[in-house]
Amino acid sequence: HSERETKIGILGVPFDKGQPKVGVANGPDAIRNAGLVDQLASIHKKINIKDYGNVSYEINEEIEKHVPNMRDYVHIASCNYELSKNVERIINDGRICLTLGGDHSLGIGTVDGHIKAKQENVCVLWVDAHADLNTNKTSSSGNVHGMPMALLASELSDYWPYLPGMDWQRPVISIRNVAYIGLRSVDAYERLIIDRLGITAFGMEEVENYGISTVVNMALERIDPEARRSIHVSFDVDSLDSLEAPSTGTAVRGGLTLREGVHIMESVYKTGRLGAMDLVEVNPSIGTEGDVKRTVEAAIHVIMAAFGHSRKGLIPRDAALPLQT
Ligand code: 6HN
Ligand code: MN
Ligand code: MN
Ligand code: MN
Repeated sequence: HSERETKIGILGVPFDKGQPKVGVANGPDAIRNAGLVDQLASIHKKINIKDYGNVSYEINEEIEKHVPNMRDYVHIASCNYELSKNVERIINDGRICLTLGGDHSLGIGTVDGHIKAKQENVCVLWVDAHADLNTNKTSSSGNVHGMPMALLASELSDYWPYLPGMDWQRPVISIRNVAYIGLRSVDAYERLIIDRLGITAFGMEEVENYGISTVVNMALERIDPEARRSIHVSFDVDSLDSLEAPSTGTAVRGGLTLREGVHIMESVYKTGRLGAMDLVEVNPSIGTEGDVKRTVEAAIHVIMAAFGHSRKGLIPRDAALPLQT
């Protein structure tokens, strides 16, 4: 439990077009306004934080707007293009990129940018109630926040039509380097793909059977056996139980406790290999004021754990015992 130099780059993505509910675009500012930067800075003195502000994008009018069963496709393609470049730049600045969402369709851009910055030497922990593994052919909603993992996985590239304006996005991550934690709402075709491709997937049953500590260790061992890849954690706040994080668009009961969410991130911090983290799907327009406060606080606890906050407490460097006289 010592202080470790940690450089963080915060990026907000006020993006809501991957799903139909109003409000999730205000997630980044809700998390910032709750004091994220001050709290991160309070972990210890060797934390260095730079807030890069929010990603903005212009619609690329050249892009064909209609891809079957992908709602607001042109926004998805345009925003993620900018997002990927931003994430790549922040990581190349020597910082761990912390992206605040926004809906989970932004995982397309953040994982893409991380992979480009680290020359593909990346593994992904997708912490979520959902698998986000639909293609436009299997999705029953047409909501792209249910599709990012299917766009990223190289094994699934043949299942997509040509996607105009997405040429920059190469499906570069092998599903062998991806693990899920927290699954409990998986669509039929998503389950088929998980089983056929043998994707490492720890649903709530596995969390119950093994405990969260073993689950994280098994997940990291499977997706990065040599322990040398940069870790990308895409943390959907709906992985947490809806009592812990009610203000989210697709809440599912029976999820992770906040303690389990914190434990996941403490374990990742201990590896020293966290390269990027997304915290997505906080929607301040859902629920009561108290619900929103609880959800935002839960998000901040999870983030703090990722950057070295210790529930045991940290001894300050060069501290003398104040009790001595
Ligand atoms: N998320 N599987 C559902 C769908 O519409 O494809 C839900 C997706 C939820 C996505 O929470 O990021
Ligand atoms: Mn998700
Ligand atoms: Mn989800
Ligand atoms: Mn569905």
